Amino acid sequence: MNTGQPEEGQGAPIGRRVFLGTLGLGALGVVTAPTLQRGLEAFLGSAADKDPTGLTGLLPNGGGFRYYSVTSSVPHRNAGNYQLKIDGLVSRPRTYTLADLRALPQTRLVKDVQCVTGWRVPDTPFEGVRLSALLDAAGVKAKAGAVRFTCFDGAYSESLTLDQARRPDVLVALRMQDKEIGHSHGGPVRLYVAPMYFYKSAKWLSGITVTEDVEPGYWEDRGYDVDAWVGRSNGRDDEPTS
Ligand SMILES: Nc1nc2c(c(=O)[nH]1)N[C@H]1C(S)=C(S)[C@@H](COP(=O)(O)O)O[C@H]1N2
Ligand SMILES: [Mo]
Repeated sequence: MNTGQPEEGQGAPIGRRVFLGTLGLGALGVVTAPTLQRGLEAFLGSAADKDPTGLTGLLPNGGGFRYYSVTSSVPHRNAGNYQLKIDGLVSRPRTYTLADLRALPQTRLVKDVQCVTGWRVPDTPFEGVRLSALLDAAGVKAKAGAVRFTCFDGAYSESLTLDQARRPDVLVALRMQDKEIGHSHGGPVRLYVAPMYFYKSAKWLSGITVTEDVEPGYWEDRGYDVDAWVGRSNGRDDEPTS
């Protein structure tokens, strides 16, 4: 067990109550995650030694991913009704359709996905539009300092400083694992913040609002770090992050 890592019941800032998806779990789907998730992980942890590849397929989202949602259901959006609104401290607010986003230059990144609770998926391709390109197109006003992200699940939110948001490894992602992002992974569009823990990568992205100051997101209101650099935050490092 890693030390210094937030874990339920072991000094976590505040317990993460998330709903595990119904994908492949039938009636178990509405059980809150911490118990069931850890049960699954304990089971896989021992059995995975014997047959790692065979067992990964049993996980709700497959391929080593865990399904996370803070709401028990999320509406489905597709090319016909998906919208991403960019507003706040910008001179050209705009609403993008999926076709609009697909028509823009795409960037593909391949990095490890790391959840703050310990699971990790190596070498995962994400592809989409650089957030910096959307911010430039919107014309960020001089007094702006941060960006807030909202989601069509109606509950989740995230934030970045403007400097973080302009990094080339932060995408408004349309593809993951070289496929269109499916509903369970936050499709059709999710945020992808490569250098930070995966909770920064808001699923079901529907709003990008440029703000003056950082407004902490859903998990950050519950004790997790706003600056969630992998390996350098959430109690894993004595130095303040910058
Ligand atoms: N809208 C929304 N985005 C979210 C979350 C969530 O609950 N709701 N969970 C976050 C966390 S903690 C993780 S680890 C990843 C999980 O992504 P996945 O379900 O594709 O594995 O999504 C992040 N983005
Ligand atoms: Mo996570």
